[in-house]
Amino acid sequence: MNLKNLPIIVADEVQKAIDEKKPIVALESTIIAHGLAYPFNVQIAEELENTIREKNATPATIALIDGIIRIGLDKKQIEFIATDRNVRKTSKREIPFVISDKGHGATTVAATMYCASLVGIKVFATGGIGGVHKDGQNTFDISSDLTELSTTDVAVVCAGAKSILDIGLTLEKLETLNVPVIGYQTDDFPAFYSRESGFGVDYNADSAQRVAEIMKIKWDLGIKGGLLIGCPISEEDEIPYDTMKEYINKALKEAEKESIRGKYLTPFLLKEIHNSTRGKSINANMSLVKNNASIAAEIACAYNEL
Ligand code: PSU
Ligand code: MN
Repeated sequence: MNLKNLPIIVADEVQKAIDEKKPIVALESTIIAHGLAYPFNVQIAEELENTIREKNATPATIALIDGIIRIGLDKKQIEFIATDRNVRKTSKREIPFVISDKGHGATTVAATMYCASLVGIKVFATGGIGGVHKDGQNTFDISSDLTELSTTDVAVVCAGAKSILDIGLTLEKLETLNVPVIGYQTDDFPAFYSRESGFGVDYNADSAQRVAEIMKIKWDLGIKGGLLIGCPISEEDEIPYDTMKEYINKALKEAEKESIRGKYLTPFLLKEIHNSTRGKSINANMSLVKNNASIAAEIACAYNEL
């Protein structure tokens, strides 16, 4: 696609990496605006970028500011996304509206994947993906992150999905959508705060090189869409599933009581959980995203060498 005349600005650092064909890792901004509270969100956004640079790749945090898609943010822009109350949660279908309003948008996994693909970025690190919500078979609340994974050629490195979701249904949906799900050095799909969800993955990759090889074969064959790589949180930062279950159930009940639906549900549940664990979950959250960023950088470097 010719990006000239489109409302897209690529940061100098990212453009340089594109021109020199260096590895790049995309980062989303919903996690900054609606996933973690200030000041942890600014701290984590900067730590993620540094983690990626230390691993010899270039970070590209993606957001919409003043109606322009920004591929790569500077410190001031990250601070803005982290604190401004007019920053809207923006999934792929909302991008045109935010641009038309000259507004600000924090991009979800789906929107970030799409924006990354516009400039040819192949690897993206996040915390947890959206998926099929509990009772999704009745409410149809299924994140468009899954749809995007089936169509856009970007590998998404995550810590699995939070158990605010129905992880079993999420994995079934990913199978239907032809999305390869890879456990990174694990046979079990991770559950964000916890290393295991109890649901197995079909493929366990033992190295970044192996993941890169699968990506290349898939795309060389013209098999469209992304790949999902699930990386378990470190043992020392893990919160056991049973501990989290109580907080998650409380959050789900609260959401039902307040009739929270649609795009507001995920941010509501995240906020409830962070409040009720009084920050206990924040340490885990920061640890796992950094781990994902580090693995994503290794994958981007390995893919670049093929
Ligand atoms: N899950 C998390 N943390 C998050 C999100 C999901 O554990 O921050 C964010 C991501 O940006 C994801 C979005 O793409 O929420 C999914 O929202 P929805 O369920 O409305 O599709
Ligand atoms: Mn939803």
